Amino acid sequence: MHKKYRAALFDLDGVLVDTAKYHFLAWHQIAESLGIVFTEKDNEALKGVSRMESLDILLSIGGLNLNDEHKKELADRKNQIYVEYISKLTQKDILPGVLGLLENLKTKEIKTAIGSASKNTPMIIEKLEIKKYFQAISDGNNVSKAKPDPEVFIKAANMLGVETEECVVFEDAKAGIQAAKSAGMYAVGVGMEEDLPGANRWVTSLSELDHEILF
Ligand code: B16
Ligand code: MG
Repeated sequence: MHKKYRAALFDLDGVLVDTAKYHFLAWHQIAESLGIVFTEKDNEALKGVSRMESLDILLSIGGLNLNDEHKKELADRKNQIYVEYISKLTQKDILPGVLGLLENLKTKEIKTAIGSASKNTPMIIEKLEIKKYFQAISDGNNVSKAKPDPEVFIKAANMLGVETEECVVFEDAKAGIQAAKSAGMYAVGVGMEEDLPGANRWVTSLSELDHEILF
């Protein structure tokens, strides 16, 4: 029999909601203003990565080297565009299988937390009306080291009062899987096995997950 876990930690973008398309549209506008060609394929490298690191990746694609003041201005502008998009999110944008899993975890009294790189986490979960399902939120506002560093998930486990080995992490980004594994947690990759090396198991959507195996 599989080990049963006491806590579930959820990445936000790409696991609970598909905000990657809005990140892409916002970065695309910034890229255009700089004369950089930025494709959806390029955008894959930005998933799970912090805002400033994402900008650095974008600038390296364009071969640009800008000063910190200019970079801050671009990151702020990108965020304004992104916030405009996510202000329209509703419960309908929650990804398939998420609400069923959260309800099941609540019934089983499994602890739940968010572990996201996004500083916009509070706004997104409010728009999706899912705040009530989580006992802790560890996000870009309280974490200093970005994924693949395990800090975001270790903080989430501490907030929940559980050991790291008692946690399952749901992640859609390579850096997030690395973070979960470095934290000593069980990692479920939401996506394709070839894109998410090192996970313990993979599902293409949470609607495919057999909850009973883990909780
Ligand atoms: P923000 P996650 C991440 O969210 C996104 O995947 C990544 O593309 C984004 O750059 C990062 O949040 C920071 O987001 O600009 O809103 O602070 O996947 O860790 O939930
Ligand atoms: Mg993600």
